[in-house]
Amino acid sequence: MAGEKPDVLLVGAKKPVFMKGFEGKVTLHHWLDAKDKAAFVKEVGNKIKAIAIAYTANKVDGNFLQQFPHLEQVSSFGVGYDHIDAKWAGEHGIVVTNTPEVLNEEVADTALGLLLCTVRELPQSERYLRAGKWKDAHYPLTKATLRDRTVGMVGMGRIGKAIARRLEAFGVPVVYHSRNPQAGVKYKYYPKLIDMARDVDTLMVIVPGGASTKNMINAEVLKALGPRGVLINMARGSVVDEPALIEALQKRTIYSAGLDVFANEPDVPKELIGMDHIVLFPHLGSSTEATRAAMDQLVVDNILAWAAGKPPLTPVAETPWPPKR
Ligand code: NAP
Ligand code: 8YV
Repeated sequence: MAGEKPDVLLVGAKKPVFMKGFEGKVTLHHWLDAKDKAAFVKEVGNKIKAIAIAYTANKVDGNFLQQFPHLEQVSSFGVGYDHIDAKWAGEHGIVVTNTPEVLNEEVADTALGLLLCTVRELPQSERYLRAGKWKDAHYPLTKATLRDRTVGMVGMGRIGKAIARRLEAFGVPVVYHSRNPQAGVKYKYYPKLIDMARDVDTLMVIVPGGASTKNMINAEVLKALGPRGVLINMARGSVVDEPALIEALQKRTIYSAGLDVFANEPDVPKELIGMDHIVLFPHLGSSTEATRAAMDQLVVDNILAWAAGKPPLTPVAETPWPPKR
């Protein structure tokens, strides 16, 4: 491989960091430019050795990957990779890489922003001012405050830890649930999510998407969270049973929610759009120019490492490096 100029398929936007990073180093083919996909695969499918994925919205399953029989690597944008069938890739000797770490602090900032917006109704009060209502009366005092809350973290990985650090600085007690206790983490650990939901009034969800977490925030968990309950979802829409959440919000069996992600984004259920007591962000956890550029660069660097015959920089758990025999 070293010395060759390998053929790489770009699925998604021609981002400037990609175009600059790949220039002169690989032969780039563009999936989105191909009007006749079957003809495109027939023409270049056999040549493609690596795929770069531009967004987590670009779904990549086994049916897609099997069109490229000499594929060795899929370099995906985003730390979450539930849009890729990594198990299928692993079974077929294909390494999948993602973009962890470089976005931790940005996403944690957004999580705290969403929590504050939700508890203190900051977007609502801004809308109130813009509507000229301040002249008539002060914005009502908020019933909720962060001052008397305990945050139950659902997920205590790279981003979860960065969020927990911020909460500590805010003087907010933190506990957590994940499948295994995290080494070196001092917060109280709950092996069962339902027990934690019963004990806290605020859930901060930051686990991966996919089958193992699908609908883990269900009606039972929301009921356990209770009428003071605030749910913040920074993870994936699939982690929350959306109809159950809508019902809990409509019936006020929980207090509020702050959502950065949705089950079928960018389509957001009209019931959620219609509720003024919750806060909705358009999946912007990592969305600053600097952090997105760092993520894009890691997509490029993973491909260039592979192209130079070096180990992948950030392989995912399903496709470890060196491969398990
Ligand atoms: P990470 O370091 O892999 O941490 C994942 C955490 O979730 C770990 O504590 C893990 O612990 C726990 N977990 C995994 N599966 C679980 C399960 N079935 N039940 C309970 N806990 C489980 O990942 P990260 O870098 O922090 O990223 C987390 C996720 O955040 C990403 O995968 C992505 O979906 C989401 N994200 C969203 C945005 C955004 O813009 N909103 C941005 C970045 C990331 P155990 O393995 O012990 O269970
Ligand atoms: C992505 C994310 O930027 O990294 C992830 O897993 O969710 C975000 O940082 C977002 O999915 C846009 O594709």
